[in-house]
Parts: sequence; C-alpha cells; structure tokens
Amino acid sequence: MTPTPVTRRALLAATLGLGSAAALAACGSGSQPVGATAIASADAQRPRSGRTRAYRLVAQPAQVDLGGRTVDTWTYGGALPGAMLRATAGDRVRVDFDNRLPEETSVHWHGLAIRNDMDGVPHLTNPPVAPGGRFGFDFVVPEPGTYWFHPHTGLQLDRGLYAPFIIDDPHEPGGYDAEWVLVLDDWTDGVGRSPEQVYAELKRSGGSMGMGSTGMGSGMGSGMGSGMGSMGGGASDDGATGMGGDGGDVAYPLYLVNGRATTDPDVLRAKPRQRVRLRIINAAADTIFDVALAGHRLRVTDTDGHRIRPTDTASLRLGMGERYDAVATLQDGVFPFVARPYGKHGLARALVRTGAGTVPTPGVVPTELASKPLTVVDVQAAPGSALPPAEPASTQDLTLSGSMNGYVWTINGRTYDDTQPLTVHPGETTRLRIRNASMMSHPLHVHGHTFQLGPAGGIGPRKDTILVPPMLGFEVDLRADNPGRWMVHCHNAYHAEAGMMTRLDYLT
Ligand SMILES: [Cu+2]
Repeated sequence: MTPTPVTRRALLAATLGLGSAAALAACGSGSQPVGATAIASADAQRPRSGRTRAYRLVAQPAQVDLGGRTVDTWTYGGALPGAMLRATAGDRVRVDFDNRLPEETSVHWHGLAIRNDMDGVPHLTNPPVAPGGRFGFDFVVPEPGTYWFHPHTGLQLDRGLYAPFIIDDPHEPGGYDAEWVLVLDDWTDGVGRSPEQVYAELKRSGGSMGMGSTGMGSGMGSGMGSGMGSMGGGASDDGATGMGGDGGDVAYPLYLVNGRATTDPDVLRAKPRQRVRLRIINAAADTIFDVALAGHRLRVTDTDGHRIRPTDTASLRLGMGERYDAVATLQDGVFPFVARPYGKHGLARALVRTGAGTVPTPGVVPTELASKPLTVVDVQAAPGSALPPAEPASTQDLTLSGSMNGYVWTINGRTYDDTQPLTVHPGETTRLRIRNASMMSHPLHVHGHTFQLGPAGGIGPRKDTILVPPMLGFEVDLRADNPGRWMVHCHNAYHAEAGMMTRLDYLT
C-alpha cells in the first residue's frame, strides 16, 4: 500500500513538504497546503493525561506455528499477531521501532487520529524505514477504542505484520469481567503463494484467479443508479458457493483467528455467566468475515473506536480494517467463535471454554451464522458520540471502480500515482459521496479521522473504515480537525496496491 513516488513532480513536492496535486491546484487564496506549524498547533489541542507509555517494536522474519503448521513469515516481535500495544486516552506513546526485515517498511496506526507526521505512511507522512533502520514514533492517543497497526508498504500487511492497539477509556462504563481480542486474518505466506506472487498473478490474469472472479463485472462504470445514498444496503448474501461472489480476489489456503487455524485454535477461558468484551479486528488483506459465537448472542457496543447504541445480534460482518466490540454473557461449556470468510470457502475459529464439554468438530458452522449479519447500516451512534452538527462546506465524490483491462482499481477514475486529492480547510465539515461502481465490496478507510454515516450530528455511527457493497453508496460527513495530508484508500491490500488510493489534503 505504498504510495508510489514515481513522478519527479511528486518527489519534488515531497521534498518541499507540499502535496503535489494540491500544490498545482494552489491558484487562489486559501488554497495552500498546511504545514508543520498547523500540525503541531492542532496536536497541542489534544487533551493529555501526563503519562508516557514506552514500547519497543521490532519487525523481523520469524517462524510461526499457525496451529500445527509452522511457516516462515514476517512478524512483529516473532509473534502472530504481534504483541498488543495498550495505552489510555490522553497518554503520550513512544514506540522505538526497529526494522530487521530485508526490505523497507513502515508502521501505520490504523484508526488512531494522531498527529499527521506520525501516521506512518512512507513518502507522505514519514520516510520509509530502511532495512536495519529505526524510527522513534512519539504521539498522543486522543480517543479510546479498538485499533491496530500494520505496515503501509506494498503487500507486507498480507504477511504476519499486524497487532492490536487498545486505547482504554479512563471512564470505562463497560462493566465486563474479562476482555478478549480476536484478530481475523487470511493466510497464504509460507503455505501457498507469497503475497507478491498472488499480486503478480492477479496482474497477469486481470484478476481471474482464486475464486475465479474479479468482481469487476458487467455493472462496472455504469453509475450508481438508485443505489446511491441508500443506507438500507448490505451485500446480497449468496457467498455460500464462493464462485462469482463479491467477497474477494484471492482464495486463501488458511483463515486464522489470533494466528491459529482451526486445527489447533486459540482457547479463551472464562467462567459461566461472566460478561466478556470481545474486541474483533479484521486484519485480513482480501477477506470479509462474518463472525458469531456459537450458542450466544452478541451485544455490539462500539465500532472503529466509537460507541454505538448497544445492539443485539446473532452475527456480524467485518470488512478489512473494520473493528467491532461486543459483549457476551457466557454459557457453560465449550463454544466455537467462528469467522466465516464471505464469498470464499473455509473457516477460522477460536474456542471459548467456560466448563466441561466436547470440542465441536473444526468444520462446524454455528446456526448463528445463518441469520443476516449486522453491518454498519444496522447501528446508530450512541448519545454523545456523534460529530458536532454542521452544514457541510463542500461535497466531494469518491467513486470506487475498477478496470477489467489488467488488474487496476481506481478512485474517481484514477490510480494513486495520478490522483486528484480531496481537499478540506481546517475546522470545516465536508460531505463525502462514496459510490461503489464495481461488482465487489470495498472497505474504504480514511486516515487520521472518523466520519459519520449520514449527516454530522445525526444518528449514523462514526467509522474510519466502511464496507461499501457492490453498486451501492454512502454519504458520510467528515470534520476536518486533524490537519495534514492523509491517505484515503480501499483496505483490500491488493486493490490498494493496484491503485485504489487517494489523499485528503488540508489547505489553509
Ligand atoms: Cu477494494
């Protein structure tokens, strides 16, 4: 997902600290890109706890056991997922990062609205970290919630380079007895093809590999029609066949929960009747998951670090990069927590054990997954968690599309190296008209911000990553309160690599 600094213009602009396209667009007053002063003064507004948490983070090749199968891959600290980072809202976090990989890398703090010059996007916010190189991250974490981190370089995310980042709420209202983090992933490295081989094959075949579908079907480029603005969407759920679906481009040999395949899953222990908070993170590169805890209903409480009105469901759907938190009151026995890849074959699971009982066979699919999964359109912002009401100062289009000519994915008809960034002025609210003009789902992610589904101040949930079903769209409002130049991109690692990225640039 590295922005490609191929043009001399981009390189020059980066050297000067200017956005390339923004610099070209700077033809009138009020249209200069913001600089380091604006970033620093916005950062000074962040509430601070006075505490500092210091961490060391090492990216390194390692052998990991995926549950009966040992593979060579790249990891944070030799573990899969990497060790969790944790802080409380308002803390200053220092991470001494050490790159022991044979390639350049980067670390992006997914979902955290931190200062722009710590966002970890190479060639945009930070220099890439060379092999053997180091970087000292130093930022204040503003808001509680479930976050994670991963490289923003090429396809490295589709190796083992990911870990949770939990920001605690100093006024935690949860009242739960235990907390489990559940990280979902699709896995090929060291088992099947490497991510780079997968990408080369997608490029060569124009996307027709894996499940036999690129998802770039007949509707492409034909506009949104009545789907635009619909909030009642949700992908049609015919994914059971795995053929011709909109779920993804790549069939993976393994799907994982907490780095383990179904053959030897992670076991989570608690006592019957305890209330457990689940923090679910989809860290996959190309796989949407539907999840459920067998024998239980889930009370969904947060998404992407923001509270929602507690909503009960049997199952829920997470696009890549999305997080949902849910509370379950546990029964007595052994229960699989199952993540089923949408539109693909296979399963991932962990086991919840609160007492005696037989372990269900690895392939068992909980009946909870037969119901329609909860998605973003089924939840509302909790009181107090909406954006401030505001009339948008601008409306900007974000059209997600692809080309069957090769394997090319675009935003507003352009790949990243040719992009025309979205622009905002500090303090204003902008409305993004997101439309998916392709036959595949795309999880759209905005760095450094959350947006609200529907109008600012309304009832829609706040998100930093939204799964946009095929041929549908969402209108979201974004408040420009974190100056800088930010990535906006599809969180399918292969789509991003194939160009499906743009920027949000602040102008003065
Ligand atoms: Cu995509």
